[in-house]
Amino acid sequence: MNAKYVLVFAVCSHGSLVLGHPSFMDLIPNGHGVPDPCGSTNIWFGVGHNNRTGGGIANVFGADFLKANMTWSKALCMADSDIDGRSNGVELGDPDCKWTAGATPQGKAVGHPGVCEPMNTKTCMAVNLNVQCI
Ligand SMILES: *[C@@H]1O[C@H](CO)[C@@H](O)[C@H](O)[C@H]1NC(C)=O
Ligand SMILES: *[C@@H]1O[C@H](CO)[C@@H](O)[C@H](O)[C@H]1NC(C)=O
Ligand SMILES: [Ca+2]
Repeated sequence: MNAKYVLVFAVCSHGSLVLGHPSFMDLIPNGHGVPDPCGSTNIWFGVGHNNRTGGGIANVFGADFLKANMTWSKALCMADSDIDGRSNGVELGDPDCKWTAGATPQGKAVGHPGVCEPMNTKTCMAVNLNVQCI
């Protein structure tokens, strides 16, 4: 078990974090416009969660977001939390990591930073163990 998963479980057991809350969505680019990686046309409101609506435990991006003190830092932007080959910034429409809270992002979100895509590959299935497609 690597450190990332230990942190997710630690966050879960404290149960006090609601990363799907609107104020958290304002702290990342396109926080209100992340597409559902499961294939529906819905928006994934809980970007830092395995649950689309924001309940349940933090996903790999949510864990990194907490480690970055809930700040869209250059490091968080350049990281690839879900190890699918696209940085968090690329997935959220801030490929050059220039976005600051309140600004208009460079582009639209093209992927989910906390859900490895495409979801049906072997590597991604391991990362996405707790992701709930509902
Ligand atoms: C996902 O979120 C919804 C809405 O908040 C909630 O009803 C549901 O129980 C959650 N599922 C889990 C597994 O947390
Ligand atoms: C987060 O905040 C803590 C406490 O202020 C600090 O020690 C830590 O270095 C910060 N981490 C990052 C990634 O900025
Ligand atoms: Ca990624």
